[in-house]
Amino acid sequence: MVNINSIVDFSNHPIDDSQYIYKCNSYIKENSILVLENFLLNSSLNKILNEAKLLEKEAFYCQQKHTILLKKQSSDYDQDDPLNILMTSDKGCVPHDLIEKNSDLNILYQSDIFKNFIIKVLDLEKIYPYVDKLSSVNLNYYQKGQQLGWHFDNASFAITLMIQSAPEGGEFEYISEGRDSNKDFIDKDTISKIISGSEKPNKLNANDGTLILFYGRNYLHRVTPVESEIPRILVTLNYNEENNVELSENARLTFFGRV
Ligand SMILES: O=C(O)CCC(=O)C(=O)O
Ligand SMILES: [Fe+2]
Repeated sequence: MVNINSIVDFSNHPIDDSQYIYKCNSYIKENSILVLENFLLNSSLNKILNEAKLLEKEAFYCQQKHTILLKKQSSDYDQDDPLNILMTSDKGCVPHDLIEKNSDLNILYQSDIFKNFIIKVLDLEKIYPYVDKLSSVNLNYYQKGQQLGWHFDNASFAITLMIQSAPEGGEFEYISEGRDSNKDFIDKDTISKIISGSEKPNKLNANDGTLILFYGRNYLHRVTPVESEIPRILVTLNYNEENNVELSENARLTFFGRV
């Protein structure tokens, strides 16, 4: 039986060690993002990459136009208001029910050691999977020309695992400011400069096997268009702070093509 010791590289990332957890917690509080390179053991990364390649033909591709708050454009605002400018996002997605039960991805997602690490690092009380069969663990494929436009997430935190970075393009760009959703604050000035390109965001080029934790609700981010024939493949590990949450039927139809 596979366990988390044959998935996570504990020599680099002792995620059950309270000092390591404390260090990661301090780091993300300071920097808004935590990037753990070589989080996966090579053997596990290769297994997951093979699975991802086998499942690629099942991916559902969608394209959307959305504002940075993931809404539709509104006639109540100017079209060039930074909150009303339309962004394009397109990618393919394989939902959770197509991922093997005994996949390393499922073992990691369900592991108490991993969940405890996430809870402590992100200062949460508890975390729960989605109750629907599609949304908890997703494989995302960005083919040549595909991208995620600038946005703030609906979820307060995001957990991603890079499985295959794109040789060209497909870069994660972000700023560590822009919004405080608890205080209903949004910094349109900074956002305008980033969207227009007059100010440069931070860039992250994650190696394969990297785990990233990110407060996506408060920090503007995007994935630039992939420029290579080799797709960018990334896993999202999606938890909720409340029990019994399901992704809306509308969102499931949009991202997975079914409910
Ligand atoms: O693909 C990524 O690196 C980020 C994904 C993301 O921002 C999202 O799914 O909301
Ligand atoms: Fe996001």
